[in-house]
Amino acid sequence: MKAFKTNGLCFVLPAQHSQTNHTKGTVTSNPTLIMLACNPRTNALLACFHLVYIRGMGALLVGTLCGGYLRSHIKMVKGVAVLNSSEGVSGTILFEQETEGAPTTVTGNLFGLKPGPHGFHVHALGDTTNGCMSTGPHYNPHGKEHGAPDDEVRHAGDLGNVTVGEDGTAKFTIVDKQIPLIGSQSIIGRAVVVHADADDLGKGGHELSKSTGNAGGRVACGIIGLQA
Ligand SMILES: [Cu+2]
Ligand SMILES: [Zn+2]
Repeated sequence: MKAFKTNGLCFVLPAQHSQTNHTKGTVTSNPTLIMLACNPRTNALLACFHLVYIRGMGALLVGTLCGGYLRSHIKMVKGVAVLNSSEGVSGTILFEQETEGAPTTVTGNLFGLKPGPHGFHVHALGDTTNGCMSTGPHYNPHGKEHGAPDDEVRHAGDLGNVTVGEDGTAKFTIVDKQIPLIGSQSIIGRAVVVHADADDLGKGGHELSKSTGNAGGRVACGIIGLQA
């Protein structure tokens, strides 16, 4: 089974047989081209069509329900953010989501930071016209307070802290369920931000704890874009 994505359309080509059970005897077992209409930005499925071959009638385009079966054959969606800053911080953050509803795996490399924990978030906007300041607040589609990644109450963008070693670098993997790449709450086009200080995860008692985790300045950021 191979899946191809183009702007707004996905094509799934089953290797051999038609995978669906249409009315008995009318559908051949010829390879069936399945076209899926997708949201070009997020690759979320919108509708599915099968090209079926019916004896004596040729090919017909038939609309079907988009089930989990088809969804599961859409290729993984990947995102990437390249971080740079005037303060000598750099890094690359990769994002991967297998299918809609699956957790997203975040893999990061950061350089040029002071050792210790640094707040790490997805912010709402992919706007760096005024540096990291214009990336807006933490991504918060559910209108909640700031928290830790495993708290019930948290911003979707709250990814906690990354730990920087004595050499000023950090290498980390985060798996999180609230930062999808697929679907209406996709983080593609938003930004990832690294802070100067530790995120207190909402528990520091500071006036900023419940909004930003009091994590200090925004030392580096990058816009999350689609990756092949
Ligand atoms: Cu932040
Ligand atoms: Zn937050």
